[in-house]
Amino acid sequence: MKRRKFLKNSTKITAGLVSAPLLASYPDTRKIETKTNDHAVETKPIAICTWNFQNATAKAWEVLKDGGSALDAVEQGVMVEEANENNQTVGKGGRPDRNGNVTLDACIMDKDGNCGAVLAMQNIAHPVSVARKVMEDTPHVMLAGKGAEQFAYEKGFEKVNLLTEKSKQEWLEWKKTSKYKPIINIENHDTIGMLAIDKNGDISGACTTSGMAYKYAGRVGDSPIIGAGLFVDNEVGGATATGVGEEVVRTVGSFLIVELMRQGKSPQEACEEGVKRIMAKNKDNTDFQIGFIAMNKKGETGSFCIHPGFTYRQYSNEGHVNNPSDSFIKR
Ligand code: SD4
Repeated sequence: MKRRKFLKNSTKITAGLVSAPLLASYPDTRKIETKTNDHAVETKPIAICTWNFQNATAKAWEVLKDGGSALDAVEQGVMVEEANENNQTVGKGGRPDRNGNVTLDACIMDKDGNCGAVLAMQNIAHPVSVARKVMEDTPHVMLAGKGAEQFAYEKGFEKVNLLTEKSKQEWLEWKKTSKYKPIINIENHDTIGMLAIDKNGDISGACTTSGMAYKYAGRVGDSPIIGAGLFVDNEVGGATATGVGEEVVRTVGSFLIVELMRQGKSPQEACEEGVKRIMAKNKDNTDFQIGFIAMNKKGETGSFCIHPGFTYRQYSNEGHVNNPSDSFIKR
C-alpha cells in the first residue's frame, strides 16, 4: 500500500535524524535495573497501562512473554477492558452521550508509525480491533461514526447493544439535572491507554474509551487522536493519556511527551512537562484530571497527573505492580 510505504520510508528518514546520545542514561526514578546483563537491556518485554487494570496488563504480558509482538499485546490487552461491562468508560457498558447512545473512540499505533483510529462508533464491542483493521486494510488513518460502523460490519464484526442496564439507569438519573461536571478520579476515569515493548525492543500502543459521560452527541476527545491520546515513535518511545480529552488535545499531549523524550528527558520528566504545559494554559482552572504514562526504548517508564489518585499498571520480568503517580497538585 502506497501510504504505508511512504510512512515506512519517512520512519527511516526520521531514524537517521535521531541522535543516539539523546536516548542514553535517563535519571528515571522508576528505572528497572537489570541484574543479569551487563548491557542493561533485558528488562524487556514490558506492558504498562493507565490506571490499575491488572487483567488487561496480564493479558498483554501473556502475549509478550510468549514472544508475541507489542502490537498484538496492546490490542489484546485493551480488549479486556473493552469487554469488561463494569468499566463504564470503555467499550460495552460505557456511559452514553446525552442522547443515550454509547459511542466509542479508539486508536492503535505500531512500531513503523502506522496507525488507525475509529471515532464515535456505535454498536461494535471492540473498537481497538476495528482501528487495527483501519490501519492494516485501508489507506486511511481515521474512520468516524456510521462509516466506521459500516466498515466494521464489512470486516465481520457483530452488531452489539453497548448500553447496559446499569449505564442506562444512571443516564436516566443524570437527565433529571443534566449537569455536566465530571468528578475527578471518580467519573470518567477508566479509559485505558496501553504501551508495550516486546522482546525485539519494538514499541506499540493503543487507547480506547467511551469518552466523557453524557457528552454532546458527536463529541470526540483525545483518545482516538494520534498525537493527543496516544503516540509512538519506535526510535524514542511512546506515551498515552487519560482524563479530560479536550485539554490533552490542546497540547497534543502524547506527541509532546515523545518529543520531550527525544530531546533527552526521561519518561517521568517528559510526563511532568506535559502536565505542566496543560496547567500553564489553565491558570484559573485546576478542577479536572489528566494522567499521562510514557515508556522509552530502554523500557524505562514514568507518569504524571494533575490530581493525586492516578496510578498505572506495569508488568515486566520484575513482576506486576500498580505504580502511584506523582501529581501537579499535591494533596
Ligand atoms: C476523553 N480522555 O474522551 C477521554 C476520557 C478519559 O478516563 O480518559 N477517561 O476525553
